[in-house]
Amino acid sequence: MNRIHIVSNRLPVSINVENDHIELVPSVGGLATGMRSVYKEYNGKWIGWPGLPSDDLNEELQSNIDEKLIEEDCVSVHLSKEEIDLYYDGFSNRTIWPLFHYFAQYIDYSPELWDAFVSVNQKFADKALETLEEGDTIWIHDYQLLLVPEMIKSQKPGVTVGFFLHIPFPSFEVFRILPWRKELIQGMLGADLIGFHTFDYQRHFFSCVRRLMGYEISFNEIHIEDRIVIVDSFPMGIDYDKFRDAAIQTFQKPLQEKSKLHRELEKYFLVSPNRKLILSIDRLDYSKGIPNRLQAFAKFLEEYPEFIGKVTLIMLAVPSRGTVEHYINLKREVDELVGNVNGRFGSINYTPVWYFYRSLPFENLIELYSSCDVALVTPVRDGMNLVAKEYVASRTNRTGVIILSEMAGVSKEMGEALMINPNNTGEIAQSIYQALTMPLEEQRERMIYLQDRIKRYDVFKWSSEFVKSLRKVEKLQSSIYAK
Ligand code: GDG
Repeated sequence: MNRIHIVSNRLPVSINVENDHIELVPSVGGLATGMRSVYKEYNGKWIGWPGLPSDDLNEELQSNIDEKLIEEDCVSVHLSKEEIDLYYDGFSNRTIWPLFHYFAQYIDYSPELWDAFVSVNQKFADKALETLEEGDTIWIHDYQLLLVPEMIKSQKPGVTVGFFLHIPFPSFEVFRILPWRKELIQGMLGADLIGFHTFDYQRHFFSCVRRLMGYEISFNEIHIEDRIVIVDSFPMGIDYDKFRDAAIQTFQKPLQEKSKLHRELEKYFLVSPNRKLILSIDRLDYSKGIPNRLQAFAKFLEEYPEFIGKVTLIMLAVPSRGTVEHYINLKREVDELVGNVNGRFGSINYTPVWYFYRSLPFENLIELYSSCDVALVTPVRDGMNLVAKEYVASRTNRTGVIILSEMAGVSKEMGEALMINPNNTGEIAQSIYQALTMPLEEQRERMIYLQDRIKRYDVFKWSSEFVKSLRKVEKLQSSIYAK
């Protein structure tokens, strides 16, 4: 069986160094979970940045870390602070991220960011090429590494290259804005298989390939001279059983083992069982529509004052990309809006928004998912949105309502949610009312379908479907090369 390697910006482990003692802490995120099963099963390596700038490490420590990583089949790409600043905070998060999320006014067009993006992508490709043997397969992840497929293919054509994009792919009219638009497409087309979360992103990509490169496309194949590139959609799933099992355990815990947060949540309902909780969880990112959500909640309290004192919005905003200007401004805006809503509708014994600006442990996350009556998921753009799926998996009693943005990839799989346009705060306010007054029977009917679907297409199914397609492509390519 051919080996499958993974390349992503970050390795699936974090590194703690204390007095020269090195500890590797495995990541628990969705991508790490799904991919770990792949590269372990297929005897491959995971290539990526371990999360520490190389300038902070002396040579000996660096090589000790690398050795430790190799024991976990991880290959480290060394990046300096300057490279991280220009390639990651820079071109990836100041140029591609806003472009692909339709925030054209935020795009940074500085050529030095582009130059760093090219050279760091080359570093990743070189590291991968050291590891790869002809006949191997490699699966590259996400927008930080858009150029790596071509960099590998041009050096080792016999390697099967897969690429998956975790964020939206924008329409041609938006994508064309970028000065380096052709270079990005060229980079991606080095892959033999390109995957997106949804068919819409796939369609946008085809349109860019046709209009920028003039290549012929038939069904889901792009014909480039003697090569064929297959493009398909693979909606990413979650580790459903992990969320469901954790939610079951949460309710079985005796009082003394419950977390402080869980006890507070139970106390909230003790005051009156008719009280309701609405949940909002995201990285603090402008694509997630957090200000709109707060404005809509305020509108709801204004239009339905009978709910004042009876409904609380729990808003968890996880710090993210805090060195980028637009994120700093967004933090200020959200802080102000939370203050406004609480000042306007709050009282001595009622705080309308409980706001946490931090990351919470998994245990707390599950407590929130399983205690809140409504999940408010209103991104203005989102590749998929795993929070919506995690909420569904954690609802063991099969109640709960999701208010969902039609701009999130996940909306394609969740027809039973209350669908909203995230820019229409009036519509969101109405949906909050509908969700809070929805009969339990209707909630269950909707939730049963959602759970069935999200459970069936979990993260393991997602990765195995991609691998299955990679294997098919591998055969196709070898028959082409054999001619
Ligand atoms: C990108 C795309 C696409 C959040 N807060 C805490 C916490 N989380 C976890 C959630 C969830 C994950 O973070 C967030 O995933 P999302 O999918 O919502 O969003 P992005 O980070 O923007 O991810 C996105 C995804 O890639 C996958 O392809 O869906 O569209 O933008 O898993 O549970 N986890 C813990 N504490 C927190 O406070 N432990």
